[in-house]
Amino acid sequence: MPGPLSVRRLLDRLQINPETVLVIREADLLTKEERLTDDDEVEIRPVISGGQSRRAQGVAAKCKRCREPAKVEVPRANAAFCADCFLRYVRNQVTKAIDEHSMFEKTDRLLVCVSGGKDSLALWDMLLDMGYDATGFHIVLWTGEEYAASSRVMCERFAAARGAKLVVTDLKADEGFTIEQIAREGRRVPCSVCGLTKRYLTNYAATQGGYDVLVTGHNLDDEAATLLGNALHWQTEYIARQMPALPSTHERLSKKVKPLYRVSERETAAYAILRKIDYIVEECPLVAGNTQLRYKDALNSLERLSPGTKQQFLFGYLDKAAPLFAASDKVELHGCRECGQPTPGDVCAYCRAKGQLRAKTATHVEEVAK
Ligand code: Q46
Ligand code: ZN
Repeated sequence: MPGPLSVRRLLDRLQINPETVLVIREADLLTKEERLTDDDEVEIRPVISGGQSRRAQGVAAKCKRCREPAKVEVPRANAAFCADCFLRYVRNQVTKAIDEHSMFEKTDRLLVCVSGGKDSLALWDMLLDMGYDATGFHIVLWTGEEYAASSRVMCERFAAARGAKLVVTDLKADEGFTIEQIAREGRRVPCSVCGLTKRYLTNYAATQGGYDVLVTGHNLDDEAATLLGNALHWQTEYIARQMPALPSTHERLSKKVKPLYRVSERETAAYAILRKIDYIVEECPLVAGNTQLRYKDALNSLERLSPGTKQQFLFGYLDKAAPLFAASDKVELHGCRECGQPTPGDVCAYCRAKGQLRAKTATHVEEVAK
């Protein structure tokens, strides 16, 4: 008779890359060595957008720090941790990021961009816990009716439970369009308009609200995938700007920081689960057009065969190559002719996108009226 099935064997049989999921039994995280009985019901929760594939790696099932049974494996550090030591490990990575890049001080007012997903809520949780003055900022992007409503609710519930301040901007109500509408009307890839909209509105909210720093939940996987995409196309000016902390170079441009850049996506998900943070597990309905998924997938395949690849790639760039690209980032910013926000051109990309949408809507109205 075969013995009980281990989580590792289960994932193997299902051909799932352990790097891309967390296995949960009754709200408890399971390591790959944990055994399952016939009566066990487990949730295999995807934690990486688009992540899927084969085989597993073996990792010690005892906490590296205290030798108690481990709850979360961190193959890239050749380690596994119990819940408490894992939370401590993640917080240490974030503290290290904040200190090494002089991201902010306790006296600074932070505006934290929150989507309702695991990364941004885990980060907001950490910053509040560490005693920072951190206000949440959520944009209702309308990438889908249900998704928009659930994302907002997650942020509001989180804020209410912690007595934290949350600022919300509704794209449809405040700006008169939705990302879904742009996607439907075609021509532009939704993620590219969405990205530029988020950059514009978050910067606007931070500078108008008098916040010292704009904080985003980009994690190690996001940053490594972006770097790979930029390197494949040799977009040197984007590569130069891919730093964990970007200073303000214009009076209407906020300082921007990414305190999670040392923490992987799987680790932020584990953090959120262990801290019992309710986050939106579903992916954005428009995610299919996101090119970053391909790069994440490619990096995850490498990571499975060679744990630590993603951090080697990203940290290696920051340590050794970033100074070589710095010269590519010498753009002069001035106020957009229409909105006054900083741009290297005459009219900023956001105003141009809105102008195109207005023109398209006007043509549509004329056609309907004929
Ligand atoms: S929200 Fe926006 Fe993402 Fe949806 S439309 Fe694409 S960029 S996938 S992080
Ligand atoms: Zn503008």
